[in-house]
Amino acid sequence: MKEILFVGAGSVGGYFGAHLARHNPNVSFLLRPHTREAVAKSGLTIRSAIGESFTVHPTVASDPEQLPQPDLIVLGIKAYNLDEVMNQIEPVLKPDTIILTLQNGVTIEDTLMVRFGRERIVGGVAFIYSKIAEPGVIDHFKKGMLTIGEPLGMETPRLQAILALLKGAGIPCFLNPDIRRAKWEKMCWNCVFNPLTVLLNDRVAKALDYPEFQPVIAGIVREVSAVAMAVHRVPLEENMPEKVVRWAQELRDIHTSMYDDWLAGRPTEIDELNGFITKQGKAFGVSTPMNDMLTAFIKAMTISKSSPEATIQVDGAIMQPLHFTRTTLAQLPAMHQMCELPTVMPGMSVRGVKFQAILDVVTLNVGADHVTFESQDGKFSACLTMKQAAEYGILVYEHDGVPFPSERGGPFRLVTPGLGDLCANVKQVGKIIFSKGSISDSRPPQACPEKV
Ligand SMILES: Nc1nc2c(c(=O)[nH]1)N[C@H]1C(S)=C(S)[C@@H](COP(=O)(O)O)O[C@H]1N2
Ligand SMILES: [Mo]
Repeated sequence: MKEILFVGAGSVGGYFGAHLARHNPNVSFLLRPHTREAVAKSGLTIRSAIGESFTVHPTVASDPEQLPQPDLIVLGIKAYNLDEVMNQIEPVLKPDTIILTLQNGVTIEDTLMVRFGRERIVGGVAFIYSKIAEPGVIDHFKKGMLTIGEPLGMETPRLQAILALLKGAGIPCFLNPDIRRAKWEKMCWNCVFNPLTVLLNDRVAKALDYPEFQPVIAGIVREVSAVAMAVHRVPLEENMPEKVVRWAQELRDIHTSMYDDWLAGRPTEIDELNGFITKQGKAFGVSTPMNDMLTAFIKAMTISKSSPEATIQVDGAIMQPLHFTRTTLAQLPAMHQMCELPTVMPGMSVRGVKFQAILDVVTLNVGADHVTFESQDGKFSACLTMKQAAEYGILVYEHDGVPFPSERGGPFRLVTPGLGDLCANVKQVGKIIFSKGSISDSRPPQACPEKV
């Protein structure tokens, strides 16, 4: 096992990779351009609060073809990058290249086995608390141990070889004959403390010190255990909740990687942790209400800002600005929903909602009497009286179950059948602005070639 390739130099892979590289000239790193530049220039630095601090200068590249063909690949990347990485490493695999995974998530090994074959994969669980300080610089705070194991539990020569390699680099490393179970046990911990630290905006200790959290922690762990057993045939111990709390006591004063990701505005691993439990529970009939709720909260807190779903902003002379999406428009009262608009959209089975439904939601300022519909690009606007808008306005938001196409003025188009002014049919509505008196209106003042 000569050539070793680490994929990623994050808080986990970077730490163990640097230790290995320090003792072994045949360690190279596959890195994203940003990190690659940093490591190529200044090396990979470990600043440890409890051990030695040092810098190594390993071979790095963003294209694996530029690195020695690996005998062992160590994946230390976040679970959500797995697809991309699998595509990258596939062309450089030798027939007997082994892949060791250190990521969170309990299906990584399975995914890799499906793609590259069962015999290539060795599982690992990392116990470490470290953070990326900046690209190429890892701050290490606590622990720094690995357990590794064959998926089927045997003690193979190659497992011994990896163990010797890691130990030779001074990394505490142990064999675990039940690496799948080890992954699930870590999963239990992660599913509790990753979301809780984010929701509490605090350290692990916060959740430990309020006795009200004990049944919450136990509930989350029991759901994870139920999925582990029902779906994966991995039996976890009855006292798993107590075990999780005990481990947490040692880590009282840390935040978690989800907390760090959330704070830094990075994507979190929610889909691989609680979101995974929720999804599997649903698919296999295991009820997971606590994980469902945690997933929803974390998603709303971390993803919604960059949500790709189109929105209409509602603003102006109202108490609170708000926004609507296709989903929320469709959930407005049924009495305001329109399924057929034959005169306006001939031949299209569109869905729209009367503007009255939005009026019913907003709290208008006293005296507000006009409303302006503005296109996303801000170039076109129609200012109607509140009465006109309430009487004629319909927001079209769907066609055949998908967003209303932009060629026809979607994702949101105002139509006003009966108003007698086709120019008031604002395409690509991005904003609805309430006002006292009229404001911007870019409708053509006179006749505009109207077609009916
Ligand atoms: N965003 C946007 N919406 C718009 C316009 C526009 O230029 N931009 N023109 C308006 C005018 S003047 C007319 S007549 C109708 C034309 O709609 P159609 O392209 O579907 O025939 O759209 C109205 N909505
Ligand atoms: Mo028009």
